Amino acid sequence: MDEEGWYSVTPEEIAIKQAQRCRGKVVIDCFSGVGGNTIQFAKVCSSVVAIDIDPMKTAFAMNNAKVYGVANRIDFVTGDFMQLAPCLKGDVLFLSPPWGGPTYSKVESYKLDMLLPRDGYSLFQTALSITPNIIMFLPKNVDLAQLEELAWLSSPPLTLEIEESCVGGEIKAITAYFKSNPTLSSRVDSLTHESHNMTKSMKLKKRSRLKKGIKSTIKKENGSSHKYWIQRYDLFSRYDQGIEMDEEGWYSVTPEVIAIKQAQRCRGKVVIDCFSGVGGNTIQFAKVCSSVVAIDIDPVKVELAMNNAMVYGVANCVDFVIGDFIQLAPSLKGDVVFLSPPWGGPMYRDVESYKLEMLQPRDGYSLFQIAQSITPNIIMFLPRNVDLAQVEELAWLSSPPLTLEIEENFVGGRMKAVTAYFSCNAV
Ligand code: MGP
Ligand code: SAH
Repeated sequence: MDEEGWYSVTPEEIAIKQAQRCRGKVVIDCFSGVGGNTIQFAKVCSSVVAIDIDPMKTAFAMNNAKVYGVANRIDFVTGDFMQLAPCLKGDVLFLSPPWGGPTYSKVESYKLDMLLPRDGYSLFQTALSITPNIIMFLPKNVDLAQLEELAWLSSPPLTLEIEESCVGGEIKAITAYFKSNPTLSSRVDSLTHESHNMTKSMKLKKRSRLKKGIKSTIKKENGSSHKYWIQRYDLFSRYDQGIEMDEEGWYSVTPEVIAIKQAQRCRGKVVIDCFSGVGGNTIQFAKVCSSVVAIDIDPVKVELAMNNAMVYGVANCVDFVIGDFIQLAPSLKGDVVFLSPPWGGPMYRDVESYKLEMLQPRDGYSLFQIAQSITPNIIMFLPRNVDLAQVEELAWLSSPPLTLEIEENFVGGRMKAVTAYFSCNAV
C-alpha cells in the first residue's frame, strides 16, 4: 500500500458486492488504485482492465492481485482514463475517482464538483461515451440530488440504483449503479430538448497532459546500433534535438519518411499504434490523426517514446499505454489499427522468404485476427522479404474479404520494408 492507497481502497466486503453485479462482464476499473476493486472483479468478471495514472499504484495493484492469485486475469494499464476513453470499450465502467483526500467528510453535502481529476459531471460524461452501465463509488455524504440529475440528464435518461455500502453494518460510502432503460427513454423523448441544453455544462474539458513518472534506465547507443546511428536523421530528422533510443529501438523504428506516408492514410482518424516502440510512427500519427493511443509492453520504450514525442511537440496529443496489445485488444476501439510488431530482430533478413509465422509476440495470422476484432482497417508494417502470398491470404480469408494494398517503402532509393493496408473501404 501507499498512503493514498490506505485511505482510498474500497473495503473488501463492499468490493465483493460491487463485483457480483458485474459477473461475466467486461469491466473497466478506471481508477484502480492499489486494486481493492480490481481483485474482486477479476474473480467473477470475464475480463478486467485496471487503469491508474500512477505507475506506483499499478505496481502495488499487480502485487496485491498476485497475493489473491488473479494477476494474470487483469490487464494493467498505467494511463489517464480521461485521455484513454475514446479507445476503450467494455460492458461496465467502474468509477472510484479521488474524492479529494480524507477531508471529504468535513462538508455536510459533498458535491460532485469536488471529485478529481475532473468534476463528477465530466467524469460521468466521459464514462457515458463508453457505456451507460456505470458504477460510481462515492462519499456517504454525497448530494444524492446531483446523482439523480446525472441519471435524468443523460440522453436517453438512465435508471439509477443507490446502495449504501456498509462494512460490519456501518455505512462507509455510497455506490450508484446507472443503467440504460429503453422504456424510460421512449417515454421521456419530449424532455430530451431540455436535457440537451442542460448537458452543455457537462461537456468535456480540454485534454490535459499525461503526468507520469516512470523510472527506468535508458540504454545508450552501443556498438551494435552503430549501423543505424549512421542513418539517424533518416529515422528522426530532429535526432539532434534530444531523441533517445534503446537497442531494439534503433533497429526497429520506422524511418520518418515512411512513417509520414503511413500517417497520411490515417488523417483525422482514431489510430491505435499497437507496438509503438520508441515512437517513430506514433509521432507522425499524432500530427495528423484525431486521436492516437500508443501501446508498448516495455515501460522503457514508452518512456523513450514520450520523450521523442516531446521533441516533436506532440506528446500531449498521444495517450501512452504500457501494456500488452494482445491482452488489451478486447477493450480497444478505433478507426485504424497499426501493427508494427517485432520481426525477430535484424536477423529477419537471413531467410529468403519471411513467413508471417515468424512475427512476434504471436504469428501474423493471430495478430491479424486480434486486430480484426477491433476494426477491418488494419495497417501492417512488414519485412521487405515477407511472403506476399501470405499477406494476400490474410485479406482473402477474412470474412467479408478485405481490400489490400501493398506499398514498398524506400528511403534514399533503398527498399526498407513493405506496408500492407487492409480495409473494408479504403482507409
Ligand atoms: P534493417 O534491415 O535492419 O536495416 O531494417 P537496413 O538499413 O535496411 O539494413 P540493410 O543492411 O539490410 O540495408 C530496415 C527497417 O525495417 C528498419 O529501419 C525498421 O524500420 C524496420 N524493422 C527492422 N526490424 C528488425 C524490425 C522489427 O523487428 N520490427 C519492426 N516493426 N520494424 C523493424
Ligand atoms: N513502430 C515502432 C517500432 C515498433 S518495434 C517505431 O516506429 O518506433 C516493436 C515493439 O513491440 C517493441 O518496442 C516491443 O517492446 C513491442 N512489443 C512486443 N510485444 C508486445 C505486446 N505484446 N504488446 C505491445 N507491445 C509489444
